[in-house]
Amino acid sequence: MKTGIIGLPQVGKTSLFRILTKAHLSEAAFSNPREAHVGVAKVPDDRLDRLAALYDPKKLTHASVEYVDVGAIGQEALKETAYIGHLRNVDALAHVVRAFEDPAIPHVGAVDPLRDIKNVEFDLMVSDLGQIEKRLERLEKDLKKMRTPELEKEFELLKRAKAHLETERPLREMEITPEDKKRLRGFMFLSEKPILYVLNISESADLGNDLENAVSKYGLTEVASRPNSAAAAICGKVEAELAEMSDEDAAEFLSSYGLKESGLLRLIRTTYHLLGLISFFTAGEDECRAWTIPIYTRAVEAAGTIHSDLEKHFIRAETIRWDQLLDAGSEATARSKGTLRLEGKDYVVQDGDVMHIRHSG
Ligand SMILES: Nc1nc2c(ncn2[C@@H]2O[C@H](COP(=O)(O)OP(=O)(O)OP(=O)(O)O)[C@@H](O)[C@H]2O)c(=O)[nH]1
Ligand SMILES: [Mg+2]
Repeated sequence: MKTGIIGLPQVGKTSLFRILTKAHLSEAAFSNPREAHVGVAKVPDDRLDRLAALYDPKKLTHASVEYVDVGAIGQEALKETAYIGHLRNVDALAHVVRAFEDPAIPHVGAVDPLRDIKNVEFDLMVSDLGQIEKRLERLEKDLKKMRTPELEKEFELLKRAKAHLETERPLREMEITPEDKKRLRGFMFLSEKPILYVLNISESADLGNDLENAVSKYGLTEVASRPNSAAAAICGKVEAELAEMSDEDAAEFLSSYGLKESGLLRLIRTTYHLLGLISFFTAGEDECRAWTIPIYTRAVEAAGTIHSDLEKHFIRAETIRWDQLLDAGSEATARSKGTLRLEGKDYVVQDGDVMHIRHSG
């Protein structure tokens, strides 16, 4: 799962990328705005940590989200093949929006998150529209030579998408059947990707409250409530300082700002939910691990994310909710209490299930 970090120039994209992925980029990489950086962020999960406390495993593996810092967005950048290639390939977008005041860092006019969001959204839509128009021209020619139902369906769908974009609404807000969604998949349209608006706010004495109120203060409540959209606030400056600290110092530092947890943790979790992802766990003395699956995944497919052989030779999944397992204190007790269940192939895995896959061969 990949998330692309986008935004106008100098809003804090690379800073956010560095703190998310704890990447220590060279100064050269930092200063070359046209170079894409790729890094992985661990998805924090208190449930997994508590399971690990029970098993004391040799290895603890969190779920992860991949982030790509692609450089500043704009009509020009979106014409570059390499730039657009990176962006098309992501599953979701994190749009960093400047809300911090700092006369030393240039910005297009005054701080105005909603205006910036509209402008970037516009660029994404223009890029998609160009792609659609090209494809429609091609389809028109092909349809003259040969009419197939599939080509006709694609033609109709793209005309509808075009009309939708022309009303200045991104494709992520278009109502669409699962079948049509598949038809669009290959285009990897930018305005179709789920989006998280990340407000980068100024440091302040009452940061806890300021973070909480930022989305409404900057008028983002409405855009964040649209389909496949969400918003979160961070304070890049404070997060950058946190990233350099030990866990204990960080905790103390957070509480001095009236914060319970780092904004980054919330941000990573929000991305995860925006993408429609959940976690199930495997737990044992060797390893406790979180696995990432889309919601509504069946047990047999979940087994396949661990190993394809487990999917092929799947018999049953011993399943228990993470908190029930902690309550019982051991699998044996859970079994005798009846909270450990045996589930078949078609069981729909729930967020927080702990599973042990029984298999043949
Ligand atoms: N005051 C303040 N400055 C920030 C904050 N975040 C980033 N900056 C500064 O803004 C400048 C740009 O930060 P970057 O993270 O490189 O921004 P970017 O969006 O990657 O910039 P480009 O890739 O050049 O578009 C740097 O000098 C940062 O130190 C913030 O939260 N507050
Ligand atoms: Mg940058």
